[in-house]
Amino acid sequence: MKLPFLEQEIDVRTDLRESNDILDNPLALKERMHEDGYLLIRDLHAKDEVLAARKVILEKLDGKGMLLPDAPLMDGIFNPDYPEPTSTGSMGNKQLTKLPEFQAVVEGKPVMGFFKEFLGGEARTFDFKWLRTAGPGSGSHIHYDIVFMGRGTQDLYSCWTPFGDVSLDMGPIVFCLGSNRFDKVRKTYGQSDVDRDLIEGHFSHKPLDVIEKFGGYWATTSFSAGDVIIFSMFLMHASLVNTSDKIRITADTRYQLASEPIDERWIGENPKGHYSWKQKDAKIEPLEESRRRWGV
Ligand SMILES: O=C(O)CCC(=O)C(=O)O
Ligand SMILES: [Fe+2]
Repeated sequence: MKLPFLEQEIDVRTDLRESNDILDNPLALKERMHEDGYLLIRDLHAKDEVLAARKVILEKLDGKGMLLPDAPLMDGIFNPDYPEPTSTGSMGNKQLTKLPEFQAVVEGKPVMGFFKEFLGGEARTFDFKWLRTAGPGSGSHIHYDIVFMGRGTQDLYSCWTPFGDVSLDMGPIVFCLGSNRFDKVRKTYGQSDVDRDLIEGHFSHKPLDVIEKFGGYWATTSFSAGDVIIFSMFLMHASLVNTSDKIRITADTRYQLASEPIDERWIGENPKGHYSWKQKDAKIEPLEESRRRWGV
């Protein structure tokens, strides 16, 4: 069906494959991750744990005036009079990410246990958590995650966790299936680092151009509280535009073997984060120039 990205509305499939049937088979999970670049797991978390986190997050947002007054808290309706723009980029806010109910999900047994089995050893997560409170109109541009967090092991995975149901009109994550095999893109854009190279970070604003030039297709699904989708550093993704009146609350968090090198920007009590990319006075290379330089 036609669904809106930030700058283009295009045909998107809504049938991402579930991997619940192979959950107890780490080898099959690894093979599927290698092939598809993602694993969609329904009900990895207990719904009530996710909803407990949703509630405390919403209470904080309500305290900031982000929620429509007098509407039911758990509906998470955005207050159109809220003065600041919300975006998928409003993240890492420790007031929210240190909430014990939130931590209990993203560092809890189900997900840490999953990664221990999947990776074949003790797993760890980045201390920095990307918690996004994305209001109406927001969406994320197309990118590989590796360019933001690739200084440690590349055997690193993102896990996107909705804190509440996310229907198609709330701007779920959307993947370019096949993009994990865009060899030239992996070897160029996929080797870059936003803090070192001062590039824009995303690869394109135009989802249709990406598949016309490189192949693949775009796909998403609707999510329920408890579901997660885990994906590789080299699977291109974005999020659709939130066309609802609700705030889309989701987290994306990172997991790897504890024994492997880790990207130091995202570790510690006060992670350094992007110390040069998009900092004051940073001169960012325009996307068209980077693409020309990469020959893609
Ligand atoms: O949730 C979004 O808008 C973007 C998500 C994303 O880029 C990620 O999970 O890595
Ligand atoms: Fe991402």
